[in-house]
Amino acid sequence: MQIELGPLSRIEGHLNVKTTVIDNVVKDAQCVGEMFRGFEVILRGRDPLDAQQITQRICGVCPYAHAIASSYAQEKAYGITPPTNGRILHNLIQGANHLYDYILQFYQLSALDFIDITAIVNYHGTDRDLVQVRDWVKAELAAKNTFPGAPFLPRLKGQYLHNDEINIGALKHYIEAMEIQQKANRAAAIFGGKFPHATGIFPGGCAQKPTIDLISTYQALIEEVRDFIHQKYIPDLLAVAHAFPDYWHIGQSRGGFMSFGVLPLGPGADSRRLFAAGVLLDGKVRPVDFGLITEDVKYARYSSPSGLRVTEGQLTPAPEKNEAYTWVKAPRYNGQMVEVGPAARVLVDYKQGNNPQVTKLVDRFAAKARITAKQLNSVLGRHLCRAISAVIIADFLLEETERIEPGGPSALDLEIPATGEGFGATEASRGALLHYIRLQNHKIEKYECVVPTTWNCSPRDDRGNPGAMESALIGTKVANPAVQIESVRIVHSFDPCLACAVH
Ligand code: NFE
Repeated sequence: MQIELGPLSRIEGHLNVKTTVIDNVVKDAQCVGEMFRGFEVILRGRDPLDAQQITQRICGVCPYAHAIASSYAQEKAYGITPPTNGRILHNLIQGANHLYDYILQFYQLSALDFIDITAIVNYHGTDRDLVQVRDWVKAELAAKNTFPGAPFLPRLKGQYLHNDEINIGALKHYIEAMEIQQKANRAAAIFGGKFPHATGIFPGGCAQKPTIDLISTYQALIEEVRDFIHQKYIPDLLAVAHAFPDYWHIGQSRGGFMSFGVLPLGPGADSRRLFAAGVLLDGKVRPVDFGLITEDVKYARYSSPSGLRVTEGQLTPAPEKNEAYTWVKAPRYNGQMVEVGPAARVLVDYKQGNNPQVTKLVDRFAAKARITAKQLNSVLGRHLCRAISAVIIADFLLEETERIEPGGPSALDLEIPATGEGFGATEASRGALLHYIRLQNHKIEKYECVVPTTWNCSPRDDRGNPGAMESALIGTKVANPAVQIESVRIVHSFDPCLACAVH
């Protein structure tokens, strides 16, 4: 039986997932990106300083990661290193965006796969928000509406959490989470400018000069976000994990893991990072070599050659191409499929023992859940690794504010050379993000982006091997093939962003 799960709700952009189910097991899965965008074509011939602005338009969720990757690539191409304040402000902006994104991903995009929204009909308290949600859900249930755009309903048929107190508490936090996300965005906007597309981030630093007032406003906002992470987000996630332990074993991808590392601790994008970079293949972590990244297009709707390196990337759309089933390319590392994202970031760091806080939190949560680090490759593992990232990044941002030199320079004067090239790599919330720029006559000759969801929602490569999410779906046991709540939970655990994936 072939089933289309899409277009899937609670993700960014348009993802369709096609599964073939035989005897209640997913035998095959295809991830389908349903649109073409072409940012790499738009960038050709432009002023290089347009790049960190234009690439932010790839996405309204992770724009800062694109601005940062673009700035790092340009810094390489121009041969410059931002002053300490510039680097710290980049970190403060990008880190706040990560916090916003993890909270959004858990509450708005995933929690209602597990938390039972219908428990709200048993709510008899006086909280205004909850009363409103209760009355709305009651009316929807009574009308038997199937409201495609609604945030809460319809929900898929399946097992949900049974405890009314936890369900209703999590719904309250669902609502609070939106205010907290706003606070994280306000913190980033202090130095970056208005969310989602910041004007303040550029190669060589940041437009805003840090004053004591601005720094303390930033600190106060991040402290509130940090409190929410510890007091609401982590307990709600652990309640879900406790109720659904099977999901430590569901949704394993069948390749390696890659992280580019995030939040540099010293001058220049190449310095050590809060989370370390690396490729984890066959149990060993090795340094990342961008020269080994290629993109296959046998099953993607492009007629440009397959298997090109990032520096050679091409993009010729071929909507009618035979065999192709998606607009998403298939990136590979040395020919191998890797998963990127929170589990990759945490595993790559944990395996290297780079950050004692990562090691401590993984060990603590693993002991609590009676799992090993291996099970971070799972639905719950991805969710837990986001929460671990959030805890560590929130602490780091507050420490980082102490290192700012108030009133000191935060940017460099720029001179664009006639020629030059550079890679810029960082971790967007969804994983490893790479930008590449090459200049000719002071203009952009080539611009390439290899984006987290492109890795995770990749189609088959030229040898027929599936992408990370496809591989995580194949083999999954589903109770009800027509509904497949198990598959939907797997898809949501990757937090796909199709706008980014096709870019
Ligand atoms: Ni559009 Fe993005 C992806 C993230 S790319 S959300 O994939 O995180 O930087």
